Amino acid sequence: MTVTVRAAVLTQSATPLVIQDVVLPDPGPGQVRVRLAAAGVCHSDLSLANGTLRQPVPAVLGHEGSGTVDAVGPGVDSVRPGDRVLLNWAPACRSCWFCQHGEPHLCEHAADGGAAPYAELADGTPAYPGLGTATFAEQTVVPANAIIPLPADIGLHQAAVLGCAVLTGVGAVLNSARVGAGESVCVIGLGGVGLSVVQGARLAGADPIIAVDVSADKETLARALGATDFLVSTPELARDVRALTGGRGVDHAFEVVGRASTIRQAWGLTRRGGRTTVVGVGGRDDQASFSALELFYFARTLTGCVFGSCDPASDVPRLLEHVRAGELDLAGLVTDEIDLADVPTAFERMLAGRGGRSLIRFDSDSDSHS
Ligand code: PAD
Ligand code: ZN
Repeated sequence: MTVTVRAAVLTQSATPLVIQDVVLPDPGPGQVRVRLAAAGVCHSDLSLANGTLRQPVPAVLGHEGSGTVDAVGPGVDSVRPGDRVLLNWAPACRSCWFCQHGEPHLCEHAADGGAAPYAELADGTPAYPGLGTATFAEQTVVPANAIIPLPADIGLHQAAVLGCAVLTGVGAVLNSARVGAGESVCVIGLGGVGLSVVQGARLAGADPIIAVDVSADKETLARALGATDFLVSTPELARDVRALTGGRGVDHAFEVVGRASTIRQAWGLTRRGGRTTVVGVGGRDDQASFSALELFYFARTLTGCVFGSCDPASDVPRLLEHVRAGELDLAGLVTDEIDLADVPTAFERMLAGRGGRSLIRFDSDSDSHS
């Protein structure tokens, strides 16, 4: 039996999402249908919607979500209806070269789920799942390897932000850059992902943790989540960062905006021999260039970062230990609880540099403070 659910649908690139019904099939072999409790709005959704990143249409966007299993298809024994779960937008196949070599975040098949339709619009048009998970809908259907079980003691709604912002941001610090205690960190861009980088730096024992944004609005949030210093990005940024780091620049700079200009800026804030980690995802035409001389002279490492180099199967349980210990704040990342219809407003807030994560709540009457 199919189910009809409310969803936010991208019908054409660079047009507003439209709330409409989507018809989901029963989960097929190896698939699971999940009833969403909450879904976070990530800048990658905005980039998929506005054409910065490619997205076949029509599509149900959204790739950060938590919920309960509604039904399982034949052959699924890892979860049962009623189980509390987190969705994983980069599920690893466990058999390709990357998976076999300890890099499941680079799995060759991680994006397969988003490449084929998973549901239909009310008129029968096939619809694609954004990043394979399609969490901007009351329910979704995903492969069983895109499901991470959640323990009973973790609030189901707040857990949603683990699915992208926290795994990516904290993972960027602990797994990708491997920041050490006492090392200096600068984070450029303080949305849900950048604020998670700040929290990751706090977990690593970094000092100082310099948070940078174009929006002065972000200071309170950044300091609450671990920043020791906050700077509004101005042409004097490099001078201000050097003043806080013995004139050298930081050991680790994180770019969490997704632009060539901020990548260059993060590079310029990094000390000689330090590491610049690019977490932001930008467009293919936005070129950053580096002179042959400076690559030699500064001896820095510039590296991309996919999904915080995470394996959610092992990283989620580890992050939940930090949540239990009060060292990682999931609820603190969420500044706006919204309805599905308010995703366009959440996109506007992002562009204006306001707030942290916006979280869609699908069942606002139950489990209310979790
Ligand atoms: P967001 O829009 O919530 O936050 C971006 C922040 O950057 C905002 O606070 C802006 O004010 C700020 N900003 C904008 N321009 C500048 C500037 N020139 N200098 C300083 N700050 C600026 O986004 P988000 O936190 O959801 O996502 C951030 C990026 O991370 C985005 O590019 C997204 O696509 C990417 C991402 N990467 C991965 C990955 O696997 N690498 C995963 C998830 C998201
Ligand atoms: Zn994301």
